[in-house]
Amino acid sequence: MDLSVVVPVKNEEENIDPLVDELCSALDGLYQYEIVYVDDGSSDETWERLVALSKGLSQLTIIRHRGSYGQSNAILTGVKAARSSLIVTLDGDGQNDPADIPTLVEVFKAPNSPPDLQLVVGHRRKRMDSWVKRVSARVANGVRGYLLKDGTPDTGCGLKLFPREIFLGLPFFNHMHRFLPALIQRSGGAVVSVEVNHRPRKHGRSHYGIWDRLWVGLVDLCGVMWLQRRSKVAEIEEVINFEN
Ligand SMILES: Nc1nc2c(ncn2[C@@H]2O[C@H](COP(=O)(O)OP(=O)(O)O)[C@@H](O)[C@H]2O)c(=O)[nH]1
Ligand SMILES: [Mg+2]
Repeated sequence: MDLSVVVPVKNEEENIDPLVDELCSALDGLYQYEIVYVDDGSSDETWERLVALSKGLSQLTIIRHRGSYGQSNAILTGVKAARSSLIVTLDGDGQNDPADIPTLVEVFKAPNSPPDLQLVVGHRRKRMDSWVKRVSARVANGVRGYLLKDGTPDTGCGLKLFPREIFLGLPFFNHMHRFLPALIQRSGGAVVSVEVNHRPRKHGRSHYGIWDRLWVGLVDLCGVMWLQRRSKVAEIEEVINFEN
């Protein structure tokens, strides 16, 4: 298998069918792939829609949490269940465009990409969100970029590509999916940003307001700075095994 696409969802009933359709159109014929949806305690018909779809679609795996554990946990569940060594994540609300996935894969596999490349992250240059969200994201990205020096213009973009093993080796905490560039650089990996399409939300509504993002974001930012200060990457000088 070439690729596992992990989609965390909570209360996205109307976005399930159109996005799975788009994912299949974007990936069919290009890759051997699977799609892993993780339903994080939805209270609408999200799960029922997924069950109905999965019956006719062998490349779709669906997993349901017992309650709501947050988006990072949903991504972790999906990555653990994934069968490919290469993961792509995207939001389940249809705001990320599945047609961008092949670009991310090409960038990751390009011969001129950095040798230690471990994360390709989407950059939503033209964000199709309310102005309140656009302004708060700009401020948050500015502060985060200044403090963490992660060189990434848009860490909140749901569209990301990384090797499964790398993700599973990162320190885990709720909301860590917004800090992947800094966490990956901390352990010696390189990160590349790629411009991607962004679309307005057609159905449902956003789960995050600016206030919960601001306060949680500040605490998380301090936590990530602490992790950066405590990082130490060991360089292997020699490995010997006499059995060979
Ligand atoms: N698993 C999980 N997914 C969530 C949660 N909140 C949001 N999401 C998903 O994360 C993605 C982005 O959320 P969204 O509300 O659109 O955030 P926005 O695009 O930043 O406004 C969507 O696929 C949501 O369904 C949550 O608590 N748990
Ligand atoms: Mg969204």
